[in-house]
Amino acid sequence: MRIGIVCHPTFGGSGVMATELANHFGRQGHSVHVISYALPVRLDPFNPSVHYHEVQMQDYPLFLYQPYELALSSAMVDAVVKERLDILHVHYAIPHAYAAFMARQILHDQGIDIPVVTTLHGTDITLVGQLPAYKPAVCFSINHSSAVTAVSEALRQETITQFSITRDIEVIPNFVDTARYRRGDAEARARVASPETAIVSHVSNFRKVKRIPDVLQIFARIVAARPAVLLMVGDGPERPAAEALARQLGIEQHVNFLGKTTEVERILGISDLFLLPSETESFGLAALEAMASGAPVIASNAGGLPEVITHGSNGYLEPVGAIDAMADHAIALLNQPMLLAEFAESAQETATTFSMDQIGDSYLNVYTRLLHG
Ligand code: GMT
Repeated sequence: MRIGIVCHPTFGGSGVMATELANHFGRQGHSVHVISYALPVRLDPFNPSVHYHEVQMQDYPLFLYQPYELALSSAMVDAVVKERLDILHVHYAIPHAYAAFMARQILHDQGIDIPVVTTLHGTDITLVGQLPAYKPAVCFSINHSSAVTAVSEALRQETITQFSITRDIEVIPNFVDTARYRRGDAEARARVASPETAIVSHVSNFRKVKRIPDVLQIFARIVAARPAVLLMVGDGPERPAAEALARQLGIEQHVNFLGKTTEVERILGISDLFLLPSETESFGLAALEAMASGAPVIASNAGGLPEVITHGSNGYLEPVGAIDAMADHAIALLNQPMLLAEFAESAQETATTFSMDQIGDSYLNVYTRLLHG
């Protein structure tokens, strides 16, 4: 199949998911064309079936804001025509589903009918998509996609509740490559902490919705109770405030802000516990990657997280903001190595149910259905 994939190129989960899907389809021999404004971080440069098309932005002084959607629609039209694409799959509704609708109209005028699959990821529905400036356009472009998928049942429900949706939305969850995300070796761990020091980690784009202060407050309670280090992976607007809070809590010597490192797999592979106390999380790809790496997750009982984490089995779920309860679970788990090992095993077992092959096939089934009825 000749597949066009449109995504944000950044560290966010939707871009990561889209890029891994592109790599996966490329390995299967499909011709994959990824369209974005910058090279997605995880795109495989060594797979000849995976191609990158950069959206050509022009700077014109008349515009205070350069019209990205226009350039993106043109890039989609160009790729569909030149690469004879069969299908366009856009990840994150804003602005991709809207730009894809326009591209489809332009192509229709040229005698080309191409189906568009829109995958909803999270804040495109729960936060940004709710803004009055975007909401009507988001609703319109969801209703006018050829097929729509959501990464969790919670997100599907939220979409139906918040928008006037006139079509089916299929749930296809996120996936993890369990060959890459796995337990690290003792040697790698020893470089970061002594055996009795717990390694706690958090990975995100450091936005408000991730409740970074809660991560630090939970960790402050952990480190007051036992030796521990906190590895904070990623970057974003909340990072300066987080560094200040770590100093204010007096835990800065136990917290390592690692920024946008490309070593996420290795960090998760040596983590004993992962914290994700988000305000909302449509799925929690970072949690799934941690679980595949053998790190149980302590998270908020919000959005799609309960579809990934089972309370008391591979992690713990508590109401948003319940930092004391989250810290108590963390301390209890870290202080009982046998129980921690059981949780870690269960987390890895759960991760195998979100396999790349299976989820990749689910998307291919959607494509096939659209192309061949
Ligand atoms: O909504 C975001 O934070 C952006 C998006 C992204 O690009 O990182 O994250 C969402 O999509 C991920 C991949 O499907 C999900 O795993 C995240 O849970 C979801 N984030 C939120 O819902 C906050």
